[in-house]
Amino acid sequence: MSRNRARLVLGAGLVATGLVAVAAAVAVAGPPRPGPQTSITIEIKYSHFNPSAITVPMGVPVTITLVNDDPIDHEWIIGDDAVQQKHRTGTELLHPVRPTEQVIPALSTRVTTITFDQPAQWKYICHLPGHEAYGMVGVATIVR
Ligand SMILES: [Cu+2]
Repeated sequence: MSRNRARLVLGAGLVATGLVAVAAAVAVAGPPRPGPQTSITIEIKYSHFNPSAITVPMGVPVTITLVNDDPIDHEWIIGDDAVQQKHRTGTELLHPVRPTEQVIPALSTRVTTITFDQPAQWKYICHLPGHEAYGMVGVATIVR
């Protein structure tokens, strides 16, 4: 092997090693996640929320647009475990006045604005019968 060819092979090896290192770093860190957002659209389709995880800031209004693409009604109720448990066992069908409790009729859109007052990890769930068990659950991380 000539000296130049040896250099070429060595160079290619270093490049390949570098690519592997970058790929490994990406695999460990995962894809970049968006920071806290103040305007989020959540699509409802086939009785699932998309996205099923959001990150929002505390202390400022957050506008959430709920787009129901299904031919049936859904709910979007966000809160801590106590709130979710109340709705799991409750009989209240309509949640007309609370920004954190939305009913989204079939094939319609609702927009709500919430100011979260504390860092927390809350869930958003549809509590219509069977929907939570089917997977209509999301996680909201509220950050400082
Ligand atoms: Cu539902």
